[in-house]
Amino acid sequence: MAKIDEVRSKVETGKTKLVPGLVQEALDEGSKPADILGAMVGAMSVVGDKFSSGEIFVPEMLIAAKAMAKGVEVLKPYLSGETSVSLGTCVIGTVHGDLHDIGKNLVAMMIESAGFTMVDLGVDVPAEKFIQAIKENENVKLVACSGLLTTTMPAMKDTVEKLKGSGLAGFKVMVGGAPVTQAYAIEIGADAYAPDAGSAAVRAKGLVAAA
Ligand code: B1M
Repeated sequence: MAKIDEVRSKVETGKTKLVPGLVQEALDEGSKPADILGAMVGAMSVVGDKFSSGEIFVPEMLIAAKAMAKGVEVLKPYLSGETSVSLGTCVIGTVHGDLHDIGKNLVAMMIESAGFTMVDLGVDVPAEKFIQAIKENENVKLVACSGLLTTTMPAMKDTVEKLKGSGLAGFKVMVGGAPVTQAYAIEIGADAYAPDAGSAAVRAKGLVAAA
């Protein structure tokens, strides 16, 4: 079995200790970092499907997530570039009530490597905490809100409304996450939507350039 396939399989089964070494071996074998990441994302989709069908439960989902996070640590230097110019500060977080952070972490990594200074507020972030972060950090040009649950989409709407109504200026709001769409982003008044981490970085740069 090719190492990249082993990465996929071991993320799926949550083999946290094995995944980092396998990711390195897949790189050494010549697999592209983006393909290895794609394999891990694919594994998480399978995990999600198995959860939906009742084949596995929350603990299995959690250990698969931990395994993927360990793999991403190895990939990080290969995925993110170095840049010395700051395009401004990006405040990122997963919205209130939502604990999913793998996608948010990937988006943070890619936006940071596009040239932003990153302030990561973590998960389960209430609107007020985003607003506080804009006040406490210099030159905030972008607020990035992630959400993975349909049940936390109202929290995303609330966050965008409160950010826009805060009286603070000089920043744009980008939203994303599996249940979020371009149409929903427009509906809730966000400035931008991106479907994945790579396009989030491109969109972030475009937003700041256009401001
Ligand atoms: Co959860 N979970 N989970 N979960 N989980 C999903 C999301 C689910 C689809 C699984 C399923 O049922 N098939 C389902 C949501 C259903 C729905 O709302 N429609 C679900 C559920 C139901 C739940 C619980 C409610 C389960 C329960 O307790 N009964 C619970 C909720 C807890 C909470 O948040 N309050 C729960 C818990 C968990 C764990 C904690 C166990 C764990 C998360 C661990 C962690 O993140 N540290 C977990 C996991 C791992 C998943 C799945 C399996 C994988 C998520 C993931 O990391 N994907 C997920 C199933 C799935 O996604 N198919 C599932 C890989 C990641 C790279 O992709 O996060 O989509 P993603 O990020 C992408 C894009 O979405 C985008 O870019 C990223 C990279 O390209 N993106 C942005 C993300 N944020 C962005 C922001 C942007 C732009 C793009 O701009 C700002």
